[in-house]
Amino acid sequence: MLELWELGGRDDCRYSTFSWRTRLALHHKGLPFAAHSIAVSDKAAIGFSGQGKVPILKHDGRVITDSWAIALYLEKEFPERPTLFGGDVGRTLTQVFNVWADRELIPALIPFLMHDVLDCVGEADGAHLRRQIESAMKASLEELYAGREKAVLGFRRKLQPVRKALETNDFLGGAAATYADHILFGVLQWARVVSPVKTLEETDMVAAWFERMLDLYDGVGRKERSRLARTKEAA
Ligand SMILES: N[C@@H](CCC(=O)N[C@@H](CS)C(=O)NCC(=O)O)C(=O)O
Repeated sequence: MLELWELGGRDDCRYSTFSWRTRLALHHKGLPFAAHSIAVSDKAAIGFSGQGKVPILKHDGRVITDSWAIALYLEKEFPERPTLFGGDVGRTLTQVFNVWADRELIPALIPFLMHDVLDCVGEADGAHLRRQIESAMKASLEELYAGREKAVLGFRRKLQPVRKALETNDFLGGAAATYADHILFGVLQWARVVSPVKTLEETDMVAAWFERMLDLYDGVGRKERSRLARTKEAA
């Protein structure tokens, strides 16, 4: 029995970038799981994990936190299922990619995503996220948002090495997706779920890759409604 804890916003939208990594990893391994959504400000709901962040995975009474630790756990615990890394070399290189995504890609999107996310969560969650980001970035969300056009261009530039790999591969894992794809998917899915801003140009090969990723595992990514789709439905 596997259980996943992730963040849920208004309309129960699943907007946690790190949890999307874990979600896809579970689908990749073909493991059924129960998903629980929590409010980001409701730390009591995940008190059992001894820390305050998601994703959290529970498996046979064991609690694993941190998306990278969860990926390692799944690969070790379910070696007979499709691989997340393709072996030791792939695991180490995927770790480099994981750290790069955390330190380069996610901070590049924060200037506009954290502002847009306020419209996707309740008041208490919005206040929590505002406090957290403003103290980390030493700027107000509005000041950060004012730099969004530059931020989008900077984000697109950072993806140049990914484009190079996608020139000759359908996925970062080669012919099929692996955990590196799940990591990048999590970043772009976060943007898709919370923001109306076009993070990628339509002609970008990363956009074409993202469409392929949205279709994987019975379209689990696409089934999550985008911010644009939710806004249209509400109008
Ligand atoms: N290094 C952690 C980061 C997890 C993380 O920051 N999760 C965010 C959601 S995407 C979170 O739970 N934030 C809650 C908070 O900071 O209060 C991982 O890879 O799982």
